[in-house]
Amino acid sequence: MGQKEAKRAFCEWCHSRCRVVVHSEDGRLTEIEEDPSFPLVDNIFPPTRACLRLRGASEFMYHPDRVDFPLKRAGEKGEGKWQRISWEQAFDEIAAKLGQIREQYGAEAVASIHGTRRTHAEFSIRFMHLFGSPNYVGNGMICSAPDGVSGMMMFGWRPRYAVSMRFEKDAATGKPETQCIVCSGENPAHSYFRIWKGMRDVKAAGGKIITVDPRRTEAAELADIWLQIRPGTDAALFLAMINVIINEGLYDKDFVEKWCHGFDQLAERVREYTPENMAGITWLSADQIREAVKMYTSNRPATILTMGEGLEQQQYCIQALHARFILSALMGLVDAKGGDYLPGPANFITEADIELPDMLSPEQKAKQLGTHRFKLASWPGRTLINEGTRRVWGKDGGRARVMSQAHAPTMYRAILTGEPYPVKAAITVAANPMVTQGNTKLVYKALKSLDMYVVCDHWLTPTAELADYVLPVTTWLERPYLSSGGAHDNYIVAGEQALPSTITGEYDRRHDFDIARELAIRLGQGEHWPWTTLEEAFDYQLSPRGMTFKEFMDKGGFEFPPKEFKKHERQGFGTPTGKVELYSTILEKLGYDPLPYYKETFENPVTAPEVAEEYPLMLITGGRFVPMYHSEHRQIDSCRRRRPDPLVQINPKTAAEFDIGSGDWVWIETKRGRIRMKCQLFDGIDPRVVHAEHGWWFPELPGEEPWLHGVWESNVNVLTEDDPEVCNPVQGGWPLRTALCKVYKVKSY
Ligand SMILES: Nc1nc2c(c(=O)[nH]1)N[C@H]1C(S)=C(S)[C@@H](COP(=O)(O)OP(=O)(O)OC[C@H]3O[C@@H](n4cnc5c(=O)[nH]c(N)nc54)[C@H](O)[C@@H]3O)O[C@H]1N2
Ligand SMILES: Nc1nc2c(c(=O)[nH]1)N[C@H]1C(S)=C(S)[C@@H](COP(=O)(O)OP(=O)(O)OC[C@H]3O[C@@H](n4cnc5c(=O)[nH]c(N)nc54)[C@H](O)[C@@H]3O)O[C@H]1N2
Ligand code: SF4
Ligand SMILES: [Mo]
Repeated sequence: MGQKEAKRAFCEWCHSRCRVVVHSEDGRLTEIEEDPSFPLVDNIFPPTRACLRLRGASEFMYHPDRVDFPLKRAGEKGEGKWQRISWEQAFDEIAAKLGQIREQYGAEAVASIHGTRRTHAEFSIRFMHLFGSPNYVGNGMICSAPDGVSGMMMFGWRPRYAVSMRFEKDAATGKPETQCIVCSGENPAHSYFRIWKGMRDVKAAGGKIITVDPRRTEAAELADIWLQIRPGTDAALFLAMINVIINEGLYDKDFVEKWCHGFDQLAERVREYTPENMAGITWLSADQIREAVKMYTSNRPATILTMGEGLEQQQYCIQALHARFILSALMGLVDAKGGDYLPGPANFITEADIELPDMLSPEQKAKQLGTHRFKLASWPGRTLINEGTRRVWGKDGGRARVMSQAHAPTMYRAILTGEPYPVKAAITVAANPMVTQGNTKLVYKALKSLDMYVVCDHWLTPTAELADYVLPVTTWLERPYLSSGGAHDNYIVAGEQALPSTITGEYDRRHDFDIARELAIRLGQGEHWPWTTLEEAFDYQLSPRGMTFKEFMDKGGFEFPPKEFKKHERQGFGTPTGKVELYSTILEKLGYDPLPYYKETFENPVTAPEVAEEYPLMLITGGRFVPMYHSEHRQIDSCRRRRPDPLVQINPKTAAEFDIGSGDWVWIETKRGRIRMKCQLFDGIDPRVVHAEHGWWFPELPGEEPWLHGVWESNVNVLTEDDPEVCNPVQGGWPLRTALCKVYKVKSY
């Protein structure tokens, strides 16, 4: 009889954040089921047991394509020739090269590249801060940072109500806390299953849903009002809503008077933003805008979902989100039940603390690429925001991923040009920039020209194929877990390591933590890495609570403190003025417009009529779809069978105009390149707009150049623009949801 085990592990294959029970026999995965001991087990739709990614877990664990041992490039870069080496050799060689580059060019010549939340990247950032480099980049800047820093600068903490772990019901009544949800630029039916369940619960309890989306998504179908907005114009819509709320006196006068800074300036600003003036811009009618205001203001409390990528990935994301947060403030729904809840930090050593932001010297911070131009989500903005959060909450309100990343487009250009200084090496941790970063052609040239490129991943992705070293990492199944919502929240959740990371002769995978630590020790950071294992690091994180990781797990492995609202009445807000800053003194200090505004995006028929002559359609990208997660799961057969091909959604009228039929392969072309996808006729998209999925590569195609697993075939970021000139002027986010394109049938395929 084999040795059977059951462990409570925390799944990181999407942001829905489930804890599950993982069964194994002799260290081999046998089954995964829901964890009934986890308090939010029923709070998800569909239930965990129906999760397609989980069902493919055995395929994932034992897939023949998994990178199981460290690899070193054996041929030219991109030639697809690899040599297996030992972990010791990998660590020794990589550390030696990093040390040499620091010696020759300075620490800032070493970069790290991160993806969305998947692993304990806080330890990789700790390594970077201690190494002395401010140049860690990643998709945080177009995912989380726009939302996070906008909330922080206005409220002095990031609102956490409408996020995946927080969609709770009222503890006393068992009913949804909120009466109305505005779902803007988000489709939780595919992206956040807990929010999706929450929306359905609100609707079932008689609440209202307003969905703002250029496409008729599941969230739009659920809605009482669907606003089919013109892409990139949400700031105009929100400003018009603010205009109505102020003009009709619908706001919470008491809260605004006592707790909001800059109401008069705001009222002045929105004067021109009438529904009538904004109607044409947004493709909505003035009546629709007024109706939405009526529904939003008369169903209290109401909440507007956060983290909608339709908002975060617009060129003027900060301006749109600033206006969005103003709506909550005007309604007095900040730190209020059913509105924007401000939890404050958890009582432990958070992810932000682990990163040791203060160990990076001011001189090195000032060298961060992009920091002089895009100040809000890098050190100048973070420093101002931290003053308030530290004063009121005693801690930083977020970590590097949200608060202080270097600007990726600027960094890729620095690699290529040596300006403003050389960047010579990079380590990628849980990211696939060849597929997910904007402007793939530039990313490709940059990554290829590095002196040393290290990729930590499970697979030989198109990105990994360009590396000098590929380091095989564990998944959530093979490592323990501890988190507090990325340092923004006060709950703590944990999970056990369910499966061994090494089976002799079969595989030898390491945690991202181990990789950071081994390099750190070789580079003289030993005193800051006293823990030999991730569990020991977790013991340290839990030490303020006087318990070890094991003791925390024994007690259930979670803590959700009861919610306390209206804390500002006791402590004020963690902003420079101690109030909600409708008029942001932080933006003002940084030299930007302190109030939100609407501006046309860089590439649309209004701003670029000459481009529109050849490329008449507006392209939006990246709408989420189950079961894929970004560029992941393409090699997992059970997932791929569900979604074998990349899809582009085109309105039947438009398709007819260009002689395209359902299921045809079509070229999608922008000024920057062309890719092909399969046409899905969809009458729920405006005829002037086309939607193309993101994340596509083909693991089954050859890895060596020129194929790179088909990265040039259907990867939508071949089409997107990342020029710093068109990035958000305040924060630097690159516009993934705005471009002009044309579509035409692929003649032979
Ligand atoms: N055009 C367009 N582009 C987009 C988007 C869009 O909507 N449109 N969305 C953007 C958004 S919001 C995001 S967040 C990004 C996501 O961008 P990325 O985070 O780069 O997403 P993935 O492509 O899935 O890359 C993650 C890689 O990490 C590996 N990985 C998974 N788990 C681990 C782990 O624990 N450790 C390590 N070391 N590796 C691991 C996976 O195998 C995969 O290769 O994409 C962005 N790109
Ligand atoms: N299945 C799956 N789930 C995921 C992910 C995944 O890759 N796959 N990724 C995870 C990550 S990292 C993220 S950030 C989230 C993102 O999750 P969501 O925020 O739900 O992201 P999307 O589905 O990309 O975009 C939401 C909607 O924005 C709309 N949209 C496009 N342009 C505009 C616009 O200008 N205005 C408005 N109002 N709407 C617009 C699109 O039509 C789309 O329906 O999903 C997470 N969950
Ligand atoms: S992949 Fe499935 S099990 Fe894992 S967190 Fe997402 S929904 Fe939950
Ligand atoms: Mo994201």
